[in-house]
Amino acid sequence: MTENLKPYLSISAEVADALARNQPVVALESTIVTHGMPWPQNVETARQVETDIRDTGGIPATIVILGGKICVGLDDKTLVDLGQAEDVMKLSRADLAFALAMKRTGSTTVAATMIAAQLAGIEVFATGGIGGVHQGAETTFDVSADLDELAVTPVAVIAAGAKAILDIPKTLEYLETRGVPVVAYQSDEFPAFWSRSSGLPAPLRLDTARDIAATFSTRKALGLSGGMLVANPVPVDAEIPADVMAPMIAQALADAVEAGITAKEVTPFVLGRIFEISDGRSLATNIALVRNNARLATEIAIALTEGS
Ligand code: PSU
Ligand code: MN
Repeated sequence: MTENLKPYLSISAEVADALARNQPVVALESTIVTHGMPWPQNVETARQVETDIRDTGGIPATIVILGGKICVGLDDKTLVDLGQAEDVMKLSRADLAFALAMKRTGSTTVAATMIAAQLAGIEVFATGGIGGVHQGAETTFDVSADLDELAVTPVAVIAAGAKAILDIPKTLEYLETRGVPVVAYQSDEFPAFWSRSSGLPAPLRLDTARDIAATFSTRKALGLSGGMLVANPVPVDAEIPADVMAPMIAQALADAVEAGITAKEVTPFVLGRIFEISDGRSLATNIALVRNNARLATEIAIALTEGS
């Protein structure tokens, strides 16, 4: 770690030890806890996902901004406090330095978690869904900073594709333009978060964690900047089919427009409305897919430590 970075980075003893021993570490974001799921399922899920990573043979490293530090690896009390806190900032690349300098409490989105993971020396990160190009982006210009982060920061992000609240075709076009490999795991189709199918072909397909690790390592060896998006379809028994989701998504998006929601409030608002409209069914699916992603991420991290 460089001297400049030292005051800002606090890595837990367990994670630091694991990294020093080349053990498989998987980063986890905290926006999913503070803005993506309601209490108490947010904390229950965060704990469960950490357990899933351990059971698969890895070490979890949940990331949050607290007291002027990027904290990598959280204890249970911090997680519980975070899960109930009201005034937590949702941090992307644009707000990370502000939150650190002003000692604000902030949760990390996919973009900010990738930055923190890279600073800590972690190459694999599991989450639910990434941000993307929003529907109507041609007038709002709302394109998540997650996409540009994937183009510049060398971390493999394991997600269940992109939510159909986004414009998925434009999201894939943008990732292609920015040179981000988009790999579907054991599927020819790009998955749509709650649904296994988006109707769009996956740009690339790989069937094993070892091949994913080999592709990631090759990219690094070539000196190509940026990461990689691994799209892991939600398990069959937890999926909500796209045609069932479509009217709920349409309703939630219409509600967001009517309520005048813009910028970084859009994703949390729409997720919350879909949870209400679906009577909690969307949340059960969300939990199942995050757990599924954490297990695959751990297998990829293991393959990387084994030199794939
Ligand atoms: N998708 C979810 N839950 C979430 C998010 C996405 O199912 O909590 C969060 C992630 O942290 C993601 C962020 O990085 O929303 C994207 O926000 P925006 O569209 O404002 O960039
Ligand atoms: Mn946005």
